[in-house]
Amino acid sequence: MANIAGLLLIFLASVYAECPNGYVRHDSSCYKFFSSVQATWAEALTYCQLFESKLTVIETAREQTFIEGLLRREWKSGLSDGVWLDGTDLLVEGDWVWADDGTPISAQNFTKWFPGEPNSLGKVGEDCLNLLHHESYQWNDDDCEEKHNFLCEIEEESNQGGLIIGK
Ligand SMILES: [Ca+2]
Ligand SMILES: [Ca+2]
Ligand SMILES: [Ca+2]
Repeated sequence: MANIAGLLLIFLASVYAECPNGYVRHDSSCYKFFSSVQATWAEALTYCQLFESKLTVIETAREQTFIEGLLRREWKSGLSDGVWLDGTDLLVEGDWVWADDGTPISAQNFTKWFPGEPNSLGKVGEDCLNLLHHESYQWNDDDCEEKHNFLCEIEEESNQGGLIIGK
């Protein structure tokens, strides 16, 4: 029995040891909150790519809850109030999508807009999605040129041994 337990540990370690240094695992993703860099939305997108990740896409309430906890733990004074995610309506005003693959951000999928958001305030409007620290990490649209901290995600391939549809 001890041997089987040992083998199981080695197996689990090999499955779960895949997050790069500095990233935190949750379910099938690895996350890194860049608290030392503030960037425009487009810059943040590039930063994540440099570190072989993407701006975070929140698909479920479970993922949102995990991220709220992560940001609360890592928060410190001096950070921007917003944390950039991958969502945007830059292409068509009012049509929110995850930039990564164009999945609509709509009532059919998970959303957590702060009441009254998205409101596209100001002359240039607001076309990029962030989490508001002072509003319990509910969602806001913000001016994409504002500089904020950001959260990157590495999504594990979910197609291991499975069917890949449409690719
Ligand atoms: Ca995700
Ligand atoms: Ca907008
Ligand atoms: Ca807004």
